[in-house]
Amino acid sequence: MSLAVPRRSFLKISAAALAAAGLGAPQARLGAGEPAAAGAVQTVPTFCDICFWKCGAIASVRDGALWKIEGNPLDPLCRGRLCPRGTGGIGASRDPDRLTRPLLRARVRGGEEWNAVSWDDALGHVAEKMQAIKAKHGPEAVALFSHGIGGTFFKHTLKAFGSPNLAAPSFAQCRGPRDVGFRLTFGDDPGSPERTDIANARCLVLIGSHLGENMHNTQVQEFAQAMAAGCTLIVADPRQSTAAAKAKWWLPVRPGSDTALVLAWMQVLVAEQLYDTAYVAKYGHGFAQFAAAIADKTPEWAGPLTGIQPEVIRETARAMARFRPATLVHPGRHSNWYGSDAQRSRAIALLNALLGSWGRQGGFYQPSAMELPAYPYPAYPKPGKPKADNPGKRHPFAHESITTGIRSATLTGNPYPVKGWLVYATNLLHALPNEAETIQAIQQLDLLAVCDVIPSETAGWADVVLPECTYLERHDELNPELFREPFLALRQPVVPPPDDQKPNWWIARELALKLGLGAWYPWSDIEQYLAKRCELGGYDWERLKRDGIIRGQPQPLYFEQGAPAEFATPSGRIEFWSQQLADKGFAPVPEYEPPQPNPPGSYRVLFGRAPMHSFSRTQTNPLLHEVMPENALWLNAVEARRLGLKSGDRVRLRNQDGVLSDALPVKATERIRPDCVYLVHGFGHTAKGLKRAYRKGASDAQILTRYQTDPLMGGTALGNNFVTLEAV
Ligand SMILES: Nc1nc2c(c(=O)[nH]1)N[C@H]1C(S)=C(S)[C@@H](COP(=O)(O)OP(=O)(O)OC[C@H]3O[C@@H](n4cnc5c(=O)[nH]c(N)nc54)[C@H](O)[C@@H]3O)O[C@H]1N2
Ligand SMILES: Nc1nc2c(c(=O)[nH]1)N[C@H]1C(S)=C(S)[C@@H](COP(=O)(O)OP(=O)(O)OC[C@H]3O[C@@H](n4cnc5c(=O)[nH]c(N)nc54)[C@H](O)[C@@H]3O)O[C@H]1N2
Ligand code: SF4
Ligand SMILES: [Mo]
Repeated sequence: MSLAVPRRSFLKISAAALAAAGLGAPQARLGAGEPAAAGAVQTVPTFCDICFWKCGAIASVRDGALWKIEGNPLDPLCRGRLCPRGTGGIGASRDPDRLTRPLLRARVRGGEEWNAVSWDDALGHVAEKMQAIKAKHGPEAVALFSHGIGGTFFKHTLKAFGSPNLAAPSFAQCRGPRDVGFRLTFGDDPGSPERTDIANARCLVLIGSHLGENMHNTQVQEFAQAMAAGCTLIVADPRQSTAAAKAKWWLPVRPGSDTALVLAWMQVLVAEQLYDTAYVAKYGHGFAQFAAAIADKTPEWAGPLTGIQPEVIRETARAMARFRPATLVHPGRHSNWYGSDAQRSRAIALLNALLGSWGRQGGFYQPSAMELPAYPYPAYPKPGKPKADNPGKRHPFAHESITTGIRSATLTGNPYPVKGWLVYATNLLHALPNEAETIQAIQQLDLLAVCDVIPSETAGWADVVLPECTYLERHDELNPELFREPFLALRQPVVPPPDDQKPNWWIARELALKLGLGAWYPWSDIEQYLAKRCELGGYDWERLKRDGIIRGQPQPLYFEQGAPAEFATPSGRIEFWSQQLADKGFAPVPEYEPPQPNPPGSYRVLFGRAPMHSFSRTQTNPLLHEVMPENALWLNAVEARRLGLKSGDRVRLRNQDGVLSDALPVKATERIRPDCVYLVHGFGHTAKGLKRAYRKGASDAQILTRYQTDPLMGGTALGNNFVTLEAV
């Protein structure tokens, strides 16, 4: 099996949106016009952090200054190629809006007025407040919000302090429902990076997942590879995404009706005996009850609910059956949509089970990782109270902490007060639903300390701002990735930080020392720590520094190759019918719950990604800003005409709660249903220090005030927000 992707087809998919906008990929722009190397060029292997995919990279320094960054050919994740964001990553280091030194709030919270202080004073203040909170409420009253590998040492410090309250938006605001739906079915989740064997899929079904705009590098490369090999593509999306534009079938499904579509697909597979009967008999549990439960979920039933013709539902189900088990129904990633999302994800898992794709080539492979023993630290103290995010296990299937649960505890004091927040590399005001609730919670705190690289909206509310150096200026924890083949990756500094920024490990360690937790930091320098971990795992530290990557022995990927067919469910089999769900009062086989209907005259707000930006974190990056300075509002062309709007006209969105967005240009297009509008997340920054991005485009986070909570796992769905448009 060759994994080489023709460079042309990767760019064809990754750069489609760039090309549509009349722009070249930054990859091409960055090198253009650069003089030939004048002086000494050094290269340093590391891994990217413009998103958390962690692609291996080789950074070049010319005459002491950062010059360019490219993919590390040794890295199995990126196979020598970064995505447009990764290529523009050096802009993060050059960003003139960067935080330069520690800051202490001067006046009111949220006033964005600061006094520059020393690191000793800044961390002294944080430690003093943490101790005061601990004395009054216990160590559990300090919570950590973090995202990405850089949070490792902050987590370590907080656990040593005695808090169990550590959370990331990547669960309850992102992949949580998907992971829970798959765990309930297969006993394991699709993972990150996903264990999807896209490269070998002969039929790929994307439900929302907008690969190509969603730029998770490996997946987009494999997608290009599958398409080049003639893969049949089926895309369900109310909007004709970049991927949908390449599909054999684009199903412009009514927003929020996907569970009905998936149930009908399964009904066809079962009724027409097209499913993998041998696989289901060998690995399945409760199939007869499942088949009975979906018997009436016919394409005729789903047609009016989804807006998709029953014949098309039948035809696409048969196409999936034709290529099984190499038919991959992608599990998606951002799966908090309409509030019953773990059940929708479970339906997607069951569809894959009928196709026999879990554990099979072209479906879901078995990932493996390098063994890396933990650093020998003393045991952490046992917290005196359970986690605050999910009192009474209200959401019984949440296997990670719920960020918004910690926010609720902060707001209500229930189950106990949370009085301190440490925030590392997450912009809570853009990432959590309902900004006003987050600000109210912040106002209840005795301490908000934010560690970021730029003065984000959340940093704007902080008492203490801790400026971190960018990923190009620091080490991080080692990455023993769980992937298609095992490998170990190192992030190491390419250039020194330009000002008084420090790496996360240093900040977390200094804080721990000030808290009297030195026992948990027996090492004083990160290289000492990393070298020790390599020694414990039997890896050559010098080689890792030189190459950035050490690869391990590939393991069997598929059941046929000897990958273990084990399912960590209560029955030890694939659960078509789930007793665990029934026991907790939930539907043992997914049922369709319709989304809230559009109030008359309004549009449902959909949102997603653009290839050249990550979340709310890259809009100030000078290189990425240049290729996409603001977002636009996709509006159906017929609706636009009806409203007297044309592409380029500027509008504001007013939502059902009266919240008005900043202005953004209309993109009038046939490529979206008339009942919804679409914008890219992460724009419309309101933090004054983000000078380049300030008030450019509109923020989806501002207008997504309503959310539904998934009863199974506490995820927050933003799909039931509606707007009218006001011309500017
Ligand atoms: N460039 C870039 N890439 C990224 C990221 C980034 O910030 N920038 N972020 C990464 C992260 S963390 C994540 S979670 C992923 C997110 O990427 P995905 O998991 O692919 O995102 P989704 O939110 O599932 O999908 C958004 C798509 O769903 C469609 N959609 C909206 N409502 C519905 C519906 O009811 N039914 C269906 N079928 N479709 C619907 C939208 O039109 C849009 O095309 O992207 C990852 N990749
Ligand atoms: N409205 C809305 N909400 C969403 C989403 C959406 O599409 N729309 N998507 C959801 C999804 S799928 C996810 S995964 C989450 C993502 O949520 P977050 O991970 O919170 O994403 P960002 O908003 O990009 O926040 C990242 C923050 O980290 C900072 N940062 C960047 N690099 C570094 C660094 O090296 N060190 C430090 N210390 N800080 C750094 C950035 O400046 C930024 O402030 O959001 C979720 N919430
Ligand atoms: S997918 Fe892109 S931004 Fe994310 S780590 Fe890889 S190269 Fe960097
Ligand atoms: Mo995400």
